[in-house]
Amino acid sequence: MSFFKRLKEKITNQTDSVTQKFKDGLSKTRDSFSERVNDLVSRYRKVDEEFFEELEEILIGADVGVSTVMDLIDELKDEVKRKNIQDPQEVQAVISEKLIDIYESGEEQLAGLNMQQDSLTVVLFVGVNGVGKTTTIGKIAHKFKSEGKNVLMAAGDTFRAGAIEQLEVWGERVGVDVIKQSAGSDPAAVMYDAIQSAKARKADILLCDTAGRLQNKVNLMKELEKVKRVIEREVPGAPHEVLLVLDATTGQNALSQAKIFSEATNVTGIVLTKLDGTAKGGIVLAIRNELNLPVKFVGLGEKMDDLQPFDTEQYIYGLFANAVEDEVQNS
Ligand SMILES: Nc1nc2c(ncn2[C@@H]2O[C@H](COP(=O)(O)OP(=O)(O)O)[C@@H](O)[C@H]2O)c(=O)[nH]1
Ligand SMILES: [Mg+2]
Repeated sequence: MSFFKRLKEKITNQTDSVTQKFKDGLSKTRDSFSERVNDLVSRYRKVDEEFFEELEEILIGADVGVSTVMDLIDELKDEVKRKNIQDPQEVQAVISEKLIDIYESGEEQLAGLNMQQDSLTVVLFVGVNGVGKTTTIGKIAHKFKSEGKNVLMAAGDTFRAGAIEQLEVWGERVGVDVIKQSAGSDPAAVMYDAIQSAKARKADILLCDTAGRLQNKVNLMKELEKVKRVIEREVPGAPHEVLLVLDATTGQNALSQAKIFSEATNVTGIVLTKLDGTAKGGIVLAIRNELNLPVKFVGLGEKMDDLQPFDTEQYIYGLFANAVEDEVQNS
């Protein structure tokens, strides 16, 4: 069976609404990327060096990342030779297959959170201002709440005006309590309070918001360290996840943010927001390949249920849906 048909079968086994969310959220990327790939494969009669050069440009244009693209092109060339592929149309399926391989290579846990079975799980969210930390926490609180978990949120962004209230609005919306102190107070003290409350209420999961001013890098990193120290001291083994939130619309800049944060703190995974707002959704692959960090969740819109656990196959389907459907229908 062809790769596209297998892909279609795999995603068909999952909930339709998930496929739809990925498809909708990736529509901008798909429109620009697919259009260019389609145009490429229809202009070329054979798969030659020039074909690969153009393909390289298209992939880099979609923010897949230069070194990832280089790896990919090398593997594509090998595969094309090995399978003796002459028809450029056939290369699309090979690209999508290789993209999945690239993403899934490596051993660490790619999806889901490191949840503790019978004790409190603490998740710390870090990232610069405006990337979507607070929104993501609200969405994740909603997700766990609807799974029947006892959820609590900590308003650790005490720096920015309105940040505490913003989290409270989410709390009301999703029916989850927020532990807070007044604006300007020490975020580490907020975390201490939040952990005591979480223990007293036997919460399953505590979601910790933080401030994100990058212009004051040294202070921010010191503050994060202090917050982390308090969490570590109060809950052995915590934080169980440190999720770095990145805004997909900032492109390669997101990668440099990731490097800065990774140096300062032990980031365990990425939440990539606003994929719906960019035509360069290839950034997922660059993050995975160049930072070696898994993308745990993707933001596909502003609504409560627009945050989805990242799924490689849904993502690749979201990028190649037109080509996949063409092939499935024409056979
Ligand atoms: N379209 C879209 N907007 C998002 C997404 N995630 C967050 N946002 C928006 O990004 C803006 C900043 O989010 P916020 O949570 O305040 O960022 P923070 O400063 O990191 O806490 C808000 O207007 C959010 O609604 C997403 O996945 N898609
Ligand atoms: Mg915020």
